[in-house]
Amino acid sequence: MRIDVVTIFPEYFGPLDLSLIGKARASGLLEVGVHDLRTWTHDVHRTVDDSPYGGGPGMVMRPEPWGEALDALVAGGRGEPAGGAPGGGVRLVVPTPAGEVFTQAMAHDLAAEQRLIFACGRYEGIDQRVLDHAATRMPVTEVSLGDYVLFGGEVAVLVMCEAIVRLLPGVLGNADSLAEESHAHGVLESPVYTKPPEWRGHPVPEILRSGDHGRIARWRRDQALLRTARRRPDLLAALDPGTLDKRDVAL
Ligand code: 6GU
Repeated sequence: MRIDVVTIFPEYFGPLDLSLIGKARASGLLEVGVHDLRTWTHDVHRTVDDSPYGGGPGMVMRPEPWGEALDALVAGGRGEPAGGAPGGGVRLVVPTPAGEVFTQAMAHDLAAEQRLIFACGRYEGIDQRVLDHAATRMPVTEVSLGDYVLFGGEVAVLVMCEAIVRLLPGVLGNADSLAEESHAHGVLESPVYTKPPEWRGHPVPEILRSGDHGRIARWRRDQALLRTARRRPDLLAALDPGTLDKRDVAL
């Protein structure tokens, strides 16, 4: 997979050199390009914003630099690898609190793409014509992390990159950790414990040390369902009844 990010704050993306994302890049599973939007301005002040038509607070990102940036990235300009035919296998993702909510299912969808371009807006957002024009050439998805407001899309892109990259084949050593994790089955994960068996007066639940794998699996399932009921009743309500057994229902 190749990911390009366009931003006025390239420094935000230092963490993409670290940890498992850094390893994925070093091993060639992932290519990342981070691009300063101001590269595509032509005035001395390198202006990227202006006041909104119709009035209102704040500033809006002007379309011209974004248009040139996307032209360059889609054509594979700026010395970066070409994406094939214009628009071929490229999807534009725009972080915005006005987007559809990012989920694990969306992370799986995005992880299946060959190329992603993230367009980080600041201020009140990007002129809508940038997205409307881009949508004539490639799929465009406006995505929100949830019901709160960030200064801009940069941190949201780091979050989405982490969720997407860990799904790429070969990035996680243990494929089991993908299958077992929270949200894989629509319920939250049960609590986890390691040594020592007692710590500051808190023992590890006896059943986990019993060696009875059947009872342990059942206990974990119970804990997962109880947690989900208390913390995320919305997830519990959305569970496919076909995935529930008698003991689940009794709980
Ligand atoms: Cl994706 N962007 C911004 N600016 N704020 C957000 C968000 C995204 N998701 C939640 N809040």
